[in-house]
Amino acid sequence: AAPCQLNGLWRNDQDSLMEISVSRDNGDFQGQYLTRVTLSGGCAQISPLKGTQQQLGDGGWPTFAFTVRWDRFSNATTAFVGQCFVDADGKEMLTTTWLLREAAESLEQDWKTTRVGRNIFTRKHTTRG
Ligand code: B9F
Repeated sequence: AAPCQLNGLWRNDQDSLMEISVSRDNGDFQGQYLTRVTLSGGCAQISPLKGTQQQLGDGGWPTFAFTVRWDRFSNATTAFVGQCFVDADGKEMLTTTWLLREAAESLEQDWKTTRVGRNIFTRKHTTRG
């Protein structure tokens, strides 16, 4: 199987953009996340992303996890887990499941703080050809 690299620019099914740089030998990565959808009604803003991926030999399709802190919106955080795949045409895809945690005003409201969902990311090429 073709190797799957997390580095670079990705777009998901909700038109969010993220840029990932795998900077460390140990599989840790960082980047930036731009969500188009927000429930606050605010403008989309860039939020910091941090994660780690499994280390596999060449040809591996690593699992990974990353967090996005919605600093510009509020005290809320999303954690994504997923895996990198390459299809028969060589198209890369990240399949993820996320948990979005919003801050509760009180412990009594803790039960309703967490949303769950899925996102699929495909590579966004900045140039063609
Ligand atoms: O809308 C979220 C938010 C946080 C505090 C006020 C608004 C921030 C953006 C979350 C984006 C999610 C989706 N985008 C994407 O690419 S992360 C998972 C989805 N995938 C409303 C009140 C508290 C939390 C939500 Fe808020």
